[in-house]
Amino acid sequence: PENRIAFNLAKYHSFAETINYLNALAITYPDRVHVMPIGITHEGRQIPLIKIGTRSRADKPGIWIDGGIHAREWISPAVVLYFISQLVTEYDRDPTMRNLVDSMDWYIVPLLNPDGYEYSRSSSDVEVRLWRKNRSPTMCTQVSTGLFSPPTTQCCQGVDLNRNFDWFFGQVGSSTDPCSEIYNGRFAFSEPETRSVRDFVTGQNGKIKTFLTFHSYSQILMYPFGHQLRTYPNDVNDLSATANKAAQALQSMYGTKYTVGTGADTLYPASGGSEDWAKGQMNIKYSFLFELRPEDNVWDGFLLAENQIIPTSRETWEAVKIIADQTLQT
Ligand code: ING
Ligand code: ZN
Repeated sequence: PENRIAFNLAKYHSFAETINYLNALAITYPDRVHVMPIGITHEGRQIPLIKIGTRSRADKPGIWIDGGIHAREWISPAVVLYFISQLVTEYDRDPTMRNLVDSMDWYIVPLLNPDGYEYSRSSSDVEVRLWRKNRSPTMCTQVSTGLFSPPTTQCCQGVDLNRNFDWFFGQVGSSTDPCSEIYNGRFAFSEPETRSVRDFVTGQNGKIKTFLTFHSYSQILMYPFGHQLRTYPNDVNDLSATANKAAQALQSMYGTKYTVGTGADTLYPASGGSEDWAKGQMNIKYSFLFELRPEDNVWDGFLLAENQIIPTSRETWEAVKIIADQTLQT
């Protein structure tokens, strides 16, 4: 393990490069890393999960992290890969990393929607580059265009995976139109990607104490619930205190300002999201959603330049370490 694995964290990578990196880590650091698929997508890609942890005991708290649930939000998988590299390769140098890896088990899916991501990478045509959903097979619906014209058939692909979880599924901020960007799917967990998350988290039998999901953009740190205005869990004070502390740590690095609150209060109400499901259904205490750089109200927010990857990763990692500390103290 004396040699670094060649992987440039300051670039956006393909699914294949990501897989190769995870496998290289597993081979180089077998004492602390295991890689396994948690499911298979519509297009046949295996969704990789990397487990990072030493001296496994049953009572170690678990922390879940996912990136890349939305295809166009490229900064998300890039930032999550940075976290992975910190935990794994700084373990021998940095006592903080050693403590985090010895005292917790990290379950990390850096790229939850590889089909959508690869599609988004396949062309700079905005319709393709700005794809959000997965690539589930074509759904066709009859649409009527006018009183005297016959209905025509419209076919569209993809489900918004962050509307497909079982938390007030289909109620608000989502659509039953397969052509919509926020199409929620035919039923909760209709998609292999969301089922993979559900089955893995459920299979840990309450071991996972913290659930972090990474999106872009707008610089918001969200806690539950997102499905309705001014609606909070009973322990909202614990969540908001931790979120504010995390946002403060994040800001301390480069001055990047975050808004803290629920998705409904800070952005818009939307149901069927994974962060809400983790808290509401799975009873995971610390469930947060990050909206990464850049700030709100820019026109090209999904086209974040590669020179932003490392600074975004470094500041966000400060926030994640605060949340991990809090997980250990609970
Ligand atoms: N944002 C989230 C979304 O899925 C969200 C944020 C979730 C807001 C739930 C409110 C409720 O719409 C991104 N990046 O898509
Ligand atoms: Zn998103």
